[in-house]
Amino acid sequence: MEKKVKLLLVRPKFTSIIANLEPLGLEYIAGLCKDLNVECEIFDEFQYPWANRFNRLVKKIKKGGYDYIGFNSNANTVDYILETSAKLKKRLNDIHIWVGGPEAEMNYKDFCTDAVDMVYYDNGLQTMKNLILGGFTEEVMDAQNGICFKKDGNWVYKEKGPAVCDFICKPDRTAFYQGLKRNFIFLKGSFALSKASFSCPFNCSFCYCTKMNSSTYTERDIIKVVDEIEEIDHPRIWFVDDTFFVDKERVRLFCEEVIRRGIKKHFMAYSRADFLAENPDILPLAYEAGFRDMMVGLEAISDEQLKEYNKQTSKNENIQAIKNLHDNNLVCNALFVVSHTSTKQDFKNLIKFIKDNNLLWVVFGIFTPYKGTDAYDEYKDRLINFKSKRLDGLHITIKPEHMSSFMFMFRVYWLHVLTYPKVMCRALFKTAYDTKRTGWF
Ligand code: B12
Ligand code: SF4
Repeated sequence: MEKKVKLLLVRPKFTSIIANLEPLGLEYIAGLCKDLNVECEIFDEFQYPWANRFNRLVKKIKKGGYDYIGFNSNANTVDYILETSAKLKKRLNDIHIWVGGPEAEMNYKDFCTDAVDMVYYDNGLQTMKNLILGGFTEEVMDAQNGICFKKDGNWVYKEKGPAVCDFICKPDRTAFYQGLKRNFIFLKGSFALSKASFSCPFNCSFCYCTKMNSSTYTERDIIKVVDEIEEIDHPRIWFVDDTFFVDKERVRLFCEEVIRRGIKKHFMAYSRADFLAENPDILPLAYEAGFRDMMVGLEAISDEQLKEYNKQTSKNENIQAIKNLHDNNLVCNALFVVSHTSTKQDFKNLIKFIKDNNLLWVVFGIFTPYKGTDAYDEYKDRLINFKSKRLDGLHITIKPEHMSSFMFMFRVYWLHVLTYPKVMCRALFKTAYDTKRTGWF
């Protein structure tokens, strides 16, 4: 008889002043464990200070008697996970360490070290379910998709299973409700997360999302999504779909159902600029249903740069998208990717574009070729200081072409200095969602 599994799911902490949100991926695993009667808890490091980090984790494992530890990985937490796993294996006997999450999904081989026992990269959680039901023996593992594990000291890699189009369980949102006090998006308040589709039908060169779910875009039944958000006891929901506004009819169905059921929530979602430019007619309904925040990857303000990113949008579509949103009282949270090819003039043009188009909410990320993206293949020979903890869009990983790294970083900080005080001021005066207003108050 197999020993009963006691699983601790760990979400590593990272520095962020932009947001701290629920660990939705781990909540899905916790939900599965609940359905299958497996003892499981989420240890969200965001709930604790940095000091004493490792000892706190050890104490948690010992106190709870956990024998399986599952880490959620992102590009910027790889080194931490590998170091912590090695330390845990030295300190504790009889523990099994697993790694899953976005970074493991594509770059699983990077986790194949002595300290790690299994890396999970399958699409969806069916393999996880099979393992829990089957008992984690070598034989059961060998029969699965999308994992790698050690057999006689050698790593065995199992092929990924097919793309998924739904979750096999509901998330256990205990961690969300427990973490509500610390949950925030900068100046917006706390948000619950929901995911209604997988991957993205487009293929921007820098994007990791489009490679997920075996690069296959699939959608969940939208009525089930409405059921899910209706159950969430929170007034604000962020749809973390890579792009929520793809199929206009599906969006219409969602909005009409939300309105019909009288659900009153504030929604935030990603949308592409071309969709917003071409489909202004859906926006009044979206507003009526509760959409207030659109996250739009404008990325760049010139057609050349957009082409370079393979964005398949244009500068004019970006401008039209902002206008359509503003006309419909929807906030455009504009996401820009600052390229290493930027000149001093490009930085000036970006600020001018923001002013000309009355953009208040802006996010700047430095172009980072995440491993697994097309951009990584293109730039892998030019990477500098490509260390895990620097892969957060706030660090230089490709040498700027037209200025020193110091001046590049200075100009990136300067973008923030020129834009953030205004949104902070407007948030203070409660006018940050007034899309027609242009001033500071
Ligand atoms: C919301 C979001 C954020 C939020 C926070 C999310 C959170 N709750 O903490 C904010 C804005 C703070 C954020 C920050 C960052 N993010 Co982010 N984020 C997302 C987004 C849009 C959704 C994440 C999500 O909730 N997914 C839904 C859940 C259900 O999926 P999941 O987490 O992948 O989990 C599933 C599996 O992976 C698996 N699983 C997960 N963990 C584990 C663990 C074990 C043991 C097992 C067995 C399985 C398993 O099971 C789950 C169910 O199937 C994704 C895009 C995407 N397509 O995923 C990007 C994404 C994950 N982020 C990304 C990045 C790069 C970042 C940042 C590093 C930097 C940046 N510039 O954004 C930071 C730091 C992230 C960090 N260290 O956690 C990249 C990841 C690339 C990579 N290789 O790691 C993504 C894919 C987007 C992109 N830019 O391409 N992010
Ligand atoms: S950047 Fe956005 S539109 Fe482009 S592939 Fe990624 S998710 Fe899709």
